Amino acid sequence: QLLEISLHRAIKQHNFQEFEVYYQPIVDIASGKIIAAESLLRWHSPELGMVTPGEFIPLAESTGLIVPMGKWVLKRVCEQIKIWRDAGINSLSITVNLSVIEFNQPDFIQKIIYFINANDLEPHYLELELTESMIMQDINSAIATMNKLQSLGVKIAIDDFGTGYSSLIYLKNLPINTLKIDRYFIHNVANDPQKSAITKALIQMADNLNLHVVAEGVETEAELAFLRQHHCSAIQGFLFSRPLPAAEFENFLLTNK
Ligand code: G
Ligand code: G
Ligand code: MN
Ligand code: NA
Repeated sequence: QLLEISLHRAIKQHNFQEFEVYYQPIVDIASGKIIAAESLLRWHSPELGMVTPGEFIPLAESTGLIVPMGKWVLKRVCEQIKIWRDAGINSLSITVNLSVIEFNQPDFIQKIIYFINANDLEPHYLELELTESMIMQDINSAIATMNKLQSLGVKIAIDDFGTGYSSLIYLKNLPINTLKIDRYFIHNVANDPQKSAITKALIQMADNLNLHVVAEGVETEAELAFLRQHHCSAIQGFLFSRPLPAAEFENFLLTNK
């Protein structure tokens, strides 16, 4: 109840001032370079302290506040892409997590077009993260929206891959660019024969489908070594960096060139 009142106030009265978008680097294994970042929303509430998205996103979804919240995230991320591009920090795409409610809004595509145009962005610098379950909820309508996004040049990633239930037949026909292997499989992958087998198969499959593949939740050198050995293209995780506020991410970027 308190959470709901605070969330409502933070959005409607305080106009998102308590919110901040963090960025977690995504690193190409072969070159060691940062090629992208995932945007992750944070809420510093004056009365509740730091509230995690795991707590406030479900509430935002059940109250419909996810719609203005998602719009604000898209706006901030598109502005940030422009700022980094104008600062000469090029060729970095930023991923945005979406809730199925936002994705299903009738004006979702219009919002995307608006923020791309307002910031004069090359659309491929924006990548949207969808989960298998979001797509499977209404596969035909999801594919139609995904096709529109791809025709604009916006990229699409499947998040938490391996935990859903999409069949390979569907995957083959989906307009997607990237698979993000869920961190469950990556945790201790080098020493767990089942996880090793599944992760190898997922990397192989992504390769066969010509998809970019990102391993999430990489925390140890052993996990990285395994992923390098099996030709995973990119990693994300605490081993390299936690999600960082924009200014810290920018510093990290400049020292890791
Ligand atoms: O960053 P963290 O691990 O706390 O994120 C927890 C969950 O919240 C993740 O599943 C992530 O996808 C989700 N999340 C983080 N930021 C956003 C956002 O801007 N929009 C949506 N819809 N989900 C987000
Ligand atoms: O569901 P999604 O993949 O969007 O969630 C991303 C979440 O994973 C973020 O909340 C982020 O903080 C978290 N995360 C990122 N790297 C790591 C990691 O190396 N280990 C763990 N445990 N969580 C991570
Ligand atoms: Mn994600
Ligand atoms: Na994930």
